[in-house]
Amino acid sequence: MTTSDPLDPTAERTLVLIKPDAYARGLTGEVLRRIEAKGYRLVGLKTVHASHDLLAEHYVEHQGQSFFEPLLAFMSSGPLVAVVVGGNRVIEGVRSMMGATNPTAAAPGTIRGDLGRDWGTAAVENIVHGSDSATSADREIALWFPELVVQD
Ligand code: DAT
Ligand code: MG
Repeated sequence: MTTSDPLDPTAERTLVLIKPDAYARGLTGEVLRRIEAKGYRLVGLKTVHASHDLLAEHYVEHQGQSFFEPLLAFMSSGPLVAVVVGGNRVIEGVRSMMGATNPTAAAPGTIRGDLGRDWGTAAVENIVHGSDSATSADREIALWFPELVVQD
């Protein structure tokens, strides 16, 4: 197996969540299309109606923020699609494709800039999540895709 094999467990990976707003609007395919068109590989993919507990763990860094509970309510409001995406520098690459957190400010051409907007909700609804570092990616992939984690 070479490192160009997307299923090589040593290749760089990131966790993408196509959030309930995007799922409900039928934008899952458009987000996946962009990721594949960029050249990254879909390593794992599933539709999940995430629990409050899973989301509290996923967003643990935001515990105590005023938007924490609204964020969990939004993220558990319907199904989402969880994806492990692989490729060289994919963590940085997907963050760049996503655009800024606030979809009004996100640049046109980015996923959030093209597909998201402000709906006046307590939690920002912005189409997509992507891990922000290698440490976050490892932690988040273990949380959402324990079956993909190779024990050493
Ligand atoms: P990102 O998703 O760009 O990494 P983040 O980790 O700071 O942003 O926040 C996680 C999510 O929480 C974000 O995608 C949308 C929501 N959020 C962030 N800041 C917010 C705020 N001030 N008010 C409401 N929702 C917010
Ligand atoms: Mg973040």
